[in-house]
Amino acid sequence: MNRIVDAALITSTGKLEKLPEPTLPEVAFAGRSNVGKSSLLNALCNRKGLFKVSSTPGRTRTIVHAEARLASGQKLYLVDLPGYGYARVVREAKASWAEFMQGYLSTRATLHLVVILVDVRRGPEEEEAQLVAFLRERGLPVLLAATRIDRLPRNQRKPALQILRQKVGADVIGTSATERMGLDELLDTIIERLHL
Ligand SMILES: Nc1nc2c(ncn2[C@@H]2O[C@H](COP(=O)(O)OP(=O)(O)OP(=O)(O)O)[C@@H](O)[C@H]2O)c(=O)[nH]1
Ligand SMILES: [Mg+2]
Repeated sequence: MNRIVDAALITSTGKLEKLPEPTLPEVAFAGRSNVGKSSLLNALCNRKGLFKVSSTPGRTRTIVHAEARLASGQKLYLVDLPGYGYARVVREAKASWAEFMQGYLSTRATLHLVVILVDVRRGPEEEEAQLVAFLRERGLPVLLAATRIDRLPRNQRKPALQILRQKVGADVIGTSATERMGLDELLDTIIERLHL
């Protein structure tokens, strides 16, 4: 089975020119602030504090690159993107955030997949629809991670994933970072999509 055996932070930056050289295939994790991006990345890497998890939403303003090594020896970059949709961020900051993110998403040559996290109880909203449309336009594959699946009663999980799949028109994997659910399936799918 595929597993991440080692992971290390490489950069955390708010500037496109400071990103690491595009030498490894990479997958980026995007989603609303506080949806659980950093938590999911830590769970995938089996590392508690590698990516900073915060109870204050909207803290991460940088793009964080971690280098991960698979049991096969293959390496890839896992990328934690700044969260969007945090109401208290002033308009000016929102504009520069959008520019930074669009710059990254549209120019990063080695970016092969974007995992969009959606709280399974909240479902996709305007921001997710816009992001999916933007990525499709650019020709970047999208995968949905329906997070906090642990918070849904067992019998509601499958139907919720099905609705999400239909709404967005992309593959959906139910995940829980805290209960460690869906992690193997998510990693297997990432590896498959990155042709690793
Ligand atoms: N129950 C449950 N809680 C989760 C899960 N994933 C994350 N959380 C909690 O959600 C909160 C936010 O998690 P983060 O990983 O910091 O969220 P983020 O998307 O990185 O947030 P920003 O960096 O602000 O964009 C933390 O308190 C986590 O413990 C999950 O799968 N289930
Ligand atoms: Mg975060």
